[in-house]
Amino acid sequence: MTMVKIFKGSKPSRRSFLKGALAAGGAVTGAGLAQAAPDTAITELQPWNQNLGDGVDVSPYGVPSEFEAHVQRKNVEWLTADTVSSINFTPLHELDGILTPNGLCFERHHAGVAEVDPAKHRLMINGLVDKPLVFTLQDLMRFPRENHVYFLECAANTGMEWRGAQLNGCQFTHGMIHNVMYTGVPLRLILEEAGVKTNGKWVMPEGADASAMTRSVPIEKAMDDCLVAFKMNGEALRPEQGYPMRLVVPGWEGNMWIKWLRRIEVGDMPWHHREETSKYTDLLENGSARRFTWEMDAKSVITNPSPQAPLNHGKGHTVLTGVAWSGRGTVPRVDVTLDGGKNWHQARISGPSLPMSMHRFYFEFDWDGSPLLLQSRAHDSTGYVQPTKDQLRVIRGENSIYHNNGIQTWYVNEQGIAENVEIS
Ligand SMILES: Nc1nc2c(c(=O)[nH]1)N[C@H]1C(S)=C(S)[C@@H](COP(=O)(O)O)O[C@H]1N2
Ligand SMILES: [Mo]
Repeated sequence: MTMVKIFKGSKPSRRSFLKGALAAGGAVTGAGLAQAAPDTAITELQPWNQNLGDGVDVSPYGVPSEFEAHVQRKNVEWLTADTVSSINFTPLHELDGILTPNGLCFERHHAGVAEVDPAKHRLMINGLVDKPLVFTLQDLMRFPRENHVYFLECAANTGMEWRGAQLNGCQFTHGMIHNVMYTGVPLRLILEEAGVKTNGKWVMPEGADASAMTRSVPIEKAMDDCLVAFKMNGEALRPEQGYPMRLVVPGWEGNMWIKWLRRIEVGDMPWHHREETSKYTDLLENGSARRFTWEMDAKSVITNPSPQAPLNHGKGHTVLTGVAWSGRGTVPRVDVTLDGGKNWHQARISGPSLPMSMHRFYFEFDWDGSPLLLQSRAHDSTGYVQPTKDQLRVIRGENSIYHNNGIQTWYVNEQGIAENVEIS
């Protein structure tokens, strides 16, 4: 198992690497030498060869192998004062493909997980509508439903990295994201049932949890592709993800995806509530705050190798992999570099390329055992190219927390140990 080291203070000497750093070469410990002794994994019977295993029904709801027990969501204790208004992170370095398993989807709660009894849950539509309505979960399930795979990224993802490399692992730098298939009813159908008045220009979804979270969503988005979802990856939403129903706002910042959705008010103006004024706004260099940054820009990260997933097989055939996404469409191309941006190579995307969904990329290469400066760069279907952190800082300054989609760098040394660094 990998030890996770979290950097709290600043250690600039280890984190700032000049491009010249790659010049230092070194010997690599060999791997895969022919073994003189017999391989007991072949020559000896294992317990599972000799004994019957558990029968069916021992685990009516299946769980992963005990050997995968280290694959977990994790939080960073010093980030928040308590675990009720807090966040944990998806272990991206342990996953493959594009779907996040339900039990590993990162969680962000402002007042803990609401344990909602669906029989006592209602969804109200009120405000500027012809006919205010109240739906039960059963009522909702009589509307036509759709299936879509979407990523949800918290606007604060990578927020700790604005001023320099900070957290040692893609789970912590990029793990405020999950990608699942939702089953739900288009919000448009529900709003049409209530009949939005001509002056209805905004909707305000509200959560049933103790934080009663609210956001203002423009009617165009509400009528376009928002869903009221009740299933994720085929099964009921998990309590952590808003059981029995949540709002899905494709491509837009996670904060708008109201969980435990209990009410949608239609209005003629935005409400300017806490989550769109004091939080989730971007303080610019000139002191003004940019508001309503809804769409999540194209972004990518190499998940393997990375600080929690070192290259421990020595030199030779090496599989590099990672994920990329864009709130504005698909990601037709991802480039990777092994030398901090001197040479870029086009990565291979494998798996579905769906709009506003994660994409999986691979790059296979022969590692010569010398240090690497790994980066990935996403190009989305609008032609936008993921910027470097320096390019972002020119536009955004250094006061921001949210919406950091800058290029991530991992330094891999001769031993294959990877570290979060920034190239200056
Ligand atoms: N009702 C309610 N909805 C909520 C929140 C919340 O605390 N309460 N957190 C929001 C934030 S900030 C994010 S990033 C996403 C996180 O969704 P997840 O827990 O499924 O990852 O839910 C959003 N919806
Ligand atoms: Mo968030």
